[in-house]
Amino acid sequence: MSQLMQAMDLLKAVFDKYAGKEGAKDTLTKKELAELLRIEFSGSGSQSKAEMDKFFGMLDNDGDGVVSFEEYVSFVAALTVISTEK
Ligand SMILES: [Ca+2]
Repeated sequence: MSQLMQAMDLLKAVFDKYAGKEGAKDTLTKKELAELLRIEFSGSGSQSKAEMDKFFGMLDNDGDGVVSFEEYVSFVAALTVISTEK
């Protein structure tokens, strides 16, 4: 398996772990996203509700109130670009 495929598998595994907690299993609710951020990005500290709402709105591109895998992947890609920029 290529490194890229391994990375995608890992991204999907993290997504599935949180997306399966409540509601539809293939989308993240605001609560699930908050938990993912808190646990997987523990360095970023705790977000206020207003910050979380703003962040969720950024991820939810189509505005349907949940974050799909596609929306999550484009977020992770954007985050990777930002964090590797010199
Ligand atoms: Ca959405």
